[in-house]
Amino acid sequence: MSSAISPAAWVAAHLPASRSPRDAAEAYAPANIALCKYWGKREESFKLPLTGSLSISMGALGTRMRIAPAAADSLRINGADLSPRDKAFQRLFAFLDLLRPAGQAFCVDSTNTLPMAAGLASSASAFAAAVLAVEKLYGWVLDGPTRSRLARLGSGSACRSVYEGFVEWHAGIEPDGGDSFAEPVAPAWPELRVGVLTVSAAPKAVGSSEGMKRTADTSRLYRAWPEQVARDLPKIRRAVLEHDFDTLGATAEQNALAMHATMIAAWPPVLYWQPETVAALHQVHALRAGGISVYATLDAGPNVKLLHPAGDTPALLETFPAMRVIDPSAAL
Ligand code: 2P0
Repeated sequence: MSSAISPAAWVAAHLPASRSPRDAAEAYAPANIALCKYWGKREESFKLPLTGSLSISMGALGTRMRIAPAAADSLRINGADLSPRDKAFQRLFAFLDLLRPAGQAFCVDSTNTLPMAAGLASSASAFAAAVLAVEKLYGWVLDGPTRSRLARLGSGSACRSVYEGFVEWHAGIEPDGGDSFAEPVAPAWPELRVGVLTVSAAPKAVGSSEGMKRTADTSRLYRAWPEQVARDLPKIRRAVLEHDFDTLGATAEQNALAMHATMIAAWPPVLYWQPETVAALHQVHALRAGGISVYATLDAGPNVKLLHPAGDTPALLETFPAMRVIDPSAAL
């Protein structure tokens, strides 16, 4: 489905008119990990998803971004200056062009609070932080859904990173995405932990946008994906609200594996797994059989994230000594 208006026209119609910047503004947004995944779009230009999704924000793990008006665009990430030829540079400024008047240049300094080498995606937290920083720079006061819709135009999953805690992204049905935004579901549980097993921090061979398009276009199993989400999303939402960790973990693991099954059945296959990925999944299943409450989830890459209660962290570290432990409820 294509929309009658462009994202630029939509933004122009929905943002406050004032564009007189302060000297500089800084904002933070957390990374997020989906428990019920977003995989596939119903519309590309507005980044509208085929299904809803539900995530947990990563607390103190995310992106801090400072934006200041400048004579020319510049971007520094974790202390290193990027070339204007860099894809990340072009993608961020193309997004900022939606929010700033023509001719306004920015000096952007972005810092990820966990080394990129951990292999966790940083685009969601970066685009969410960009929206929040520009909002402060121009002195706007936006509501959550508006922030979320704007962040979505940078990267779909960024629409969930404008909030802490458990967050649900409503797929929506409108052609311009007016009803496609995220909302908070519940605060993070203090006892929930996410362990990150970094199998590889190398850039992925197939980016998420391309991977989801190829899956939707060529994988017969993708036909079953909306049905999978229709089953998993309400189950996960209920488990979050009822504090039912085992239902949450089991449903999230099954949802992640079903997403990967749709990718693997694409052509050419979108196979993000490495041998260590599969080995980790077997270890998780053995640990569970031994009575440890641990469930795996995986995004568009080979790294494995382990959902578990804080009390099981020491036992998991015996099996996975390199596991990095994240507390989603930890304040920045
Ligand atoms: C998610 N992923 O729900 C899923 C699970 C990857 C696997 O959202 O094209 O970088 O910018 O909307 O947001 C990654 O997709 O893609 C993603 P675009 P995005 O977290």
